Order: sequence, then structure tokens, then C-alpha cells
Amino acid sequence: MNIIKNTAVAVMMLAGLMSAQQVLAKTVKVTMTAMELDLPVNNKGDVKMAAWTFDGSIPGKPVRVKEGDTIDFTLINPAGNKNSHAMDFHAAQVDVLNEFASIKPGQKKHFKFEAKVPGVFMYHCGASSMVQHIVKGMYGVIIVEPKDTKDYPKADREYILIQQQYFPDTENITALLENKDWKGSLINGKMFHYDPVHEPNATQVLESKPGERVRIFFVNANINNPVALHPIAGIWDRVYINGNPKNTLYGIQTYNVAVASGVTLDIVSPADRPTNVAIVDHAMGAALRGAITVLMNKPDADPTKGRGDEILIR
Ligand SMILES: [Cu+2]
Repeated sequence: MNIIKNTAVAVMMLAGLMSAQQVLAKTVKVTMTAMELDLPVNNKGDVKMAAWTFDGSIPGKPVRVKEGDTIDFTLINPAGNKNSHAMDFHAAQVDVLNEFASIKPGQKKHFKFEAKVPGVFMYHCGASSMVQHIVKGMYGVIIVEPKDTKDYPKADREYILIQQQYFPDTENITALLENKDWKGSLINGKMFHYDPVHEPNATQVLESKPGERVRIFFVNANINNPVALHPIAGIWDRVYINGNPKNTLYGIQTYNVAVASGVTLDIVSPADRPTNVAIVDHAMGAALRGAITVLMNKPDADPTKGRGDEILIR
């Protein structure tokens, strides 16, 4: 009798556990439309690029899910476009010839994948010539939040920064491949986007209060160059390689981010005074062409910044 009772309890517990997991893991619908349009790549707005984008902006919208979630993705390539496009999520483990295949103008592509590995991953268009689709702006970030948060303290604020090499001539594919004639570093689509110190037309900075833990989700969307990411007047408190807390480094001055890689970095400013930090690509050719981002730590920091949709400041 007891055996039957215990078995029944075990079955009920197992059923409860399974349904709890089913509740926790979600299916997240994501739809993006390939849009070919001119976009400004400087703060003043007078330097424009013939861009190809996801949903009309550089970078595309951030996708944020939890480890174990399923992404139900649809790409639309409107009939008015001139080029084929595709989607390559670095967080997916699928078939490059199937899910990531390109579609012509007028076509749609649908696929699903489970985000099994936590981290900060690039996504980008993989249509040929891929170098051109990335350099024209078809990329973004997918953040897969870790289930295990034991070594992942809660951040007070979070910011997405995505860096890209800017080439005025995006039609010369040979020059792109040879890394010739790149003239700027775009941070979230603009040179010196958050740096009023070096660029008088910049109107925005990242903000936090003194002592807050600020988490940067960084993606290197350069087509050729690694990024030497350093916070001037600060030290990275923690660096989570690939954005995964299982790969944590402590007290890092400069972290090298490979092309097409992502990383999560925490910085904690001094609690007893207002300070400023300049987050730079310490490769000077990149910093002085736009890869400088000011983080202001001040008591009256805007409470909306670094939270909700304001983790990617447009
Ligand atoms: Cu494309």
C-alpha cells in the first residue's frame, strides 16, 4: 500500500516539476523586417550611409531571453528591397544551410531554436557578400540570461554597446576585405555617440549613481578588427567571457573582444564621489575615430537610464 502511495506521490511531484519547467521556459516570438535605407552615422546627422538594417535602425533591436527559452523567429524581406537577406543568430545551434539561408525580396523565412547557452551573442545578416551586409548595419545582440545566477550579482544599471567599423565606400568589397579606408568607429550606429567631450554634437552619455554596479553588454561587430575594451579611470570589476558567468574574470584593465564576439563587463564606480569613466577601444585608431563612450557617475543620474528600453540609448 505504502509503495503505491509513495509511487503516486513521486509521479505527482515529477509532473509538478515538469509543468513548472514548462512554465519557466517561454517561447519568444521575434519578427524582423529587412530595411534598405539611408541612415546618419554621426551625431550631427550630415554623414549618411546607404544602410541595410533589421527594422530600420543600426543596430537592430536587442533580443533578450532566458536560457532555455525558444525563439520563434520570422524574417521578412519586403518586395521593394533590392537584395537578399538572412539571419544568423550566434546563440543558435542549427543548420547553416537551412535556418540561416538567405531569402529574396518578397520572401519570408521562419525558424525556431532553443537558446541553450547563456551569454551575449551577436546576430547578423549572413547573405552574400556577408562583409557588406554587416558593414552596412545588419547586426544586433541577443542576450541569453543565465539560469544560474550564483556568481552573477544583480546590476543596478545595464547598457548595450555595439561597435562597428565605418567605411564610407561600402560597395568596394575588395577594400572591405583588405581593411582599407575605414574612417570611423560606430558605437550603437554613430561615431562618438555618447562622447560630448570629443564631439560637441553628442548629446547623450551613459549614467549611473556613484557606487552602482553598471553592466555593459558589448558586441564587436567590426568586420576585421578586434576591440581592446578599457574603461579609462576605472577597472572592470568582473568580465564574463562570452557573457556567461561560468567564465568570470576579476579585476581586468583591458579585455580583448574578438570580431563577432560578445562579452559582459561590470564596473563599479567609487561610492564616495562623482566620477567619469571613458569606455574606449584602446586601439587608438578606433578610439579617435569614434569608439569613446562616457559613463557619468553622479548623484542625480537619470533613473530611467540603464533600465528597461533605455539599456540601448538611441
Ligand atoms: Cu542582409
